[in-house]
Amino acid sequence: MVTKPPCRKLRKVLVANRGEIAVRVIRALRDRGIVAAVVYSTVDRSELPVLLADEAYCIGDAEASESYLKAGEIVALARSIGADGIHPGYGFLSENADFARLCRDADVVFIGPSPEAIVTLGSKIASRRLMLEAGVPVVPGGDRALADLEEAATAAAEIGYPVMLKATAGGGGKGMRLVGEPEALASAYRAARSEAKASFGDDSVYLEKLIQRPRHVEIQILGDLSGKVISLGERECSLQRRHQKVVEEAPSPIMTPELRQRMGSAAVTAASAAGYTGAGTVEFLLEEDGSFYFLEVNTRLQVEHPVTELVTRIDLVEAQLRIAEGEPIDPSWEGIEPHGHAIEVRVYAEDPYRGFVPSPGTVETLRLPEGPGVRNDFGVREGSEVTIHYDPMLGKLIVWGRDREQAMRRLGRALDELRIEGIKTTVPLYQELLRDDDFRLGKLDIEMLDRKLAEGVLSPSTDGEALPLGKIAVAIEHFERLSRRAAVAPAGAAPDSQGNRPRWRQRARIEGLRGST
Ligand code: MV4
Repeated sequence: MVTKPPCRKLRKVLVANRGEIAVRVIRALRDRGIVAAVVYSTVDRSELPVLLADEAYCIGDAEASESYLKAGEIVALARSIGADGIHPGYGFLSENADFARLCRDADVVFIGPSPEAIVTLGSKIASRRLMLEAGVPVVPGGDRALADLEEAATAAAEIGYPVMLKATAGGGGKGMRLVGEPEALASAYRAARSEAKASFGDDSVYLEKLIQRPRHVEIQILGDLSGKVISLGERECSLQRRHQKVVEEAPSPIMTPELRQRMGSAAVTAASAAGYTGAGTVEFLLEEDGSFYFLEVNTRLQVEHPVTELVTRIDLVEAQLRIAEGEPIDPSWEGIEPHGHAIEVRVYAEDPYRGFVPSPGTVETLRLPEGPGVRNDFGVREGSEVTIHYDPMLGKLIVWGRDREQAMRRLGRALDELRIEGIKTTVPLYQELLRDDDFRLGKLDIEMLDRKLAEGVLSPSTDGEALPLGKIAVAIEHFERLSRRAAVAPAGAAPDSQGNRPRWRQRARIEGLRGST
């Protein structure tokens, strides 16, 4: 049962985050006439959130533990400035139950779920038990932590190899080990426990049946304070690099109305079972035959929320604020179907030609794409300093089209318009992805990107081949200049049925350049 806390109008909210999500929340607050206050660390003093907020307060030094993770100081600041609520964004304290509890004890609205829901859904074992009881499909496996290697061997034999060892307190792939056969169990068990201990301070692990090459499809849910929970549809998040999502889209290319209804219903059941309120995401593994299995619930607004916003035309941050003020969910949102197609790419300050090594530095040039169906959610501006203190994501480029084809065309145009100089970014990866047949056909799975990167299909691997990377980069710039100038089809090239002329881009594919070096 959802306990209905006293509700009140939010007149001032403190944003306890930085970068693009701080900008996103500040904009939603100001759009709603709520005073937007933001915290910042000493190195973020001149960054975009500080420039856009109504009020800004230095909370400490660069190191996150000295600033954005200082829960007590942030709540105290909220009280001292008369903030009615705190929006945690994502990352940092957004899924920290103690922080949510501190807010509640200080009579400051935590714009997110209850501490109790965060605790329950933060434990993979407690979540699995809750879902089993609620009848939500979970991956076959254990529902308790393994006491020792002997118990692990017994459980694995019962489940049947291949199996997946997972950290009880885990997420994001840390403390996770695939075990293909009994001989590999002992070393995997030790490694998983050691990594779980290092990552979460809790070395307990459990076992599941391995789901082979699934898709990662997640459902956006909203729960209001009356206990009403609805689904806002799915996001396809299978394109991940080392468990980091890089491209997300809505709807999923393989979704059918019937499967959407089934997964949405399972997600609503899962969230309701946890007494979930606010915006949340229920993650599933989806197999080709339409079987799906509960993975976990993310008790925060996700990085990729814009693709859902574009196909539902619902402002999810505003929805969070309305729910926090005690408003019931808008009845018109129930059973909403996606309109058109949205794709998001995350722009990281990493060099895809050097194994995605971080590329800190100054953003010398930032020219963001515009025009029909293009949205930029960036947390940096020209002159911004990208440091190694925080996640290297600069922002997201999101496009909307009437269908996936138009969305992909728009994404290609927007990526070509985007100009970031002074640091390396992952933009070339996405330009190459748009040429990949599997991507264009929507044939995705969770290992696809890692597989293609390892094969060198999408960008030169730095393993072994001492590629003249500077030469590749110079040549790509050269081809980009040529293609911009020559982006006119030669005479006689008839447009296709949709009026599109062949793309006479002369940019070589990265591997083609490799052949010429
Ligand atoms: C799995 C799985 C396959 N079988 N569990 C990834 C981190 C966390 N969200 C759980 N994850 C997975 N759990 C079973 N039983 C596949 C994933 C998974 C994944 C695994 C390897 C590489 C990339 C992945 C991306 C998404 C999900």
